[in-house]
Amino acid sequence: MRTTVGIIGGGPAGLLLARLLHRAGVDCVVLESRTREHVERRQRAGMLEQGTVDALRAAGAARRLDLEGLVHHGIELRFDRERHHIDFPVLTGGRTVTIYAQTEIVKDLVALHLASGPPLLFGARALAVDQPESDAPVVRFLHEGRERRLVCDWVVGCDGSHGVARAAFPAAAARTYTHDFPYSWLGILAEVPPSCEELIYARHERGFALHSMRSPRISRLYLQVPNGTAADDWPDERIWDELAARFAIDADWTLNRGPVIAKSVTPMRSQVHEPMRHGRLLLAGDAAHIVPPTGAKGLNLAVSDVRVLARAFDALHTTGSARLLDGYSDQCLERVWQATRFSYDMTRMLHAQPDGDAFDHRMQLTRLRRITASRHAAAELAANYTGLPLPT
Ligand code: RFL
Ligand code: PHB
Repeated sequence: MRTTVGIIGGGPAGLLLARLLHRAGVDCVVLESRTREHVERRQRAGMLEQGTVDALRAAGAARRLDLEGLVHHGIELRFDRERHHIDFPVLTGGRTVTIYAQTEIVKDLVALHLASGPPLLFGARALAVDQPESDAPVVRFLHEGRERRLVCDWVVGCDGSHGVARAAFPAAAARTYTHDFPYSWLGILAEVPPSCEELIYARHERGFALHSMRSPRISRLYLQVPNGTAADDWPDERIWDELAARFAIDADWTLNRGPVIAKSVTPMRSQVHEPMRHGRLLLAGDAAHIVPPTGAKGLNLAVSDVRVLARAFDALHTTGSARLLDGYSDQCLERVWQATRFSYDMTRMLHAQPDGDAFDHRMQLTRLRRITASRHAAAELAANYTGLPLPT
């Protein structure tokens, strides 16, 4: 097989890149190791920045998002049994965010693809990228029990945090920065209307809690738990009791409870792999960087990488200029590091530190008090949360 751009990974990054390339007339092939059912069911992100919504619209993939996405005008911060509203449009000059599940984005992109897209192979597991420095890098992959080769002009690794593309970078040409946080998130999906109109980020001595949602009938909630926690250690009643304790405020408010339909534990990690390009191999999305979900940045960063990359391939295709591709890594990393910092700060401000002392605890509260007391501090949070401007 031969193609211009070989894309490893059919998550949001790989699927959106393929869609944008297809629209720009650049041919590509997507290799996805899992089945269609698996990628469409993987529970993950829910909060989309305006730039992400715009990118999906530009790709012609926002019909359902425009009908079903829930536009949010802010978030709520809870601490010390108080609630505080952070008003995004007021603080950012009109920006909002949209709640629409990653599962639905993936379903929408897969459907478009299968109807009128470039080849998308499920059950095709990339084994390695050979000769990334040459003009014809090769992806070796397993499909239907056979090893095959995809010869490309360019290869893009959109294969997530456990992918193989990164391994093709020689050790001397790359550096990975990692920070592991000493806690995880236990996430549930529940068949119950959300108990709030906005997302609630709660800081409590017992640990962090987040109330999010998927639709007017489905809630998504998270609890900080120690690393190594097994989801089965938490029967549903215990989860609801713990959530209710962490969201408790002095005002009248109740947490709606309902059947738990999914439950999983996610460790919290920051990681940045530099640079994002080696020869003719480029990385995008979680393959290049991971952030803890407290800032809701992972999917949004994946989409902004892909926007920059699609534009660069378009320029190469129409004008022959590789200038944008040459600047790809530096351009993306600027934004990646800002999102990494924001996600780190949000995580540290809102989670109970297992080894924290009384001083750390007061510092967290003092940071939160500053945000709720100062328009300037709140505006800084709102600007980062709704998304810093895309690289030009
Ligand atoms: P993905 O989604 O991991 O997709 C990678 C794809 O590559 C495939 N693959 C391979 N294919 C072929 N050959 C191989 N050797 C392969 N190895 C892997 C995989 O099967 C998969 O289909 O990466 P991508 O596309 O970069 O997308 C990134 C996002 O999925 C991720 O950043 C977000 O989910 C992070 N995230 C959030 N991001 C947000 O922007 N807003 C949020 O509200 C938000 N909440 C979250 C999150 C992530 C979470 N978890 C579970 C990590 C909440 C949680 C709990
Ligand atoms: C989600 O809806 O899954 C979600 C929302 C905001 C976050 C993390 C996860 O910060």
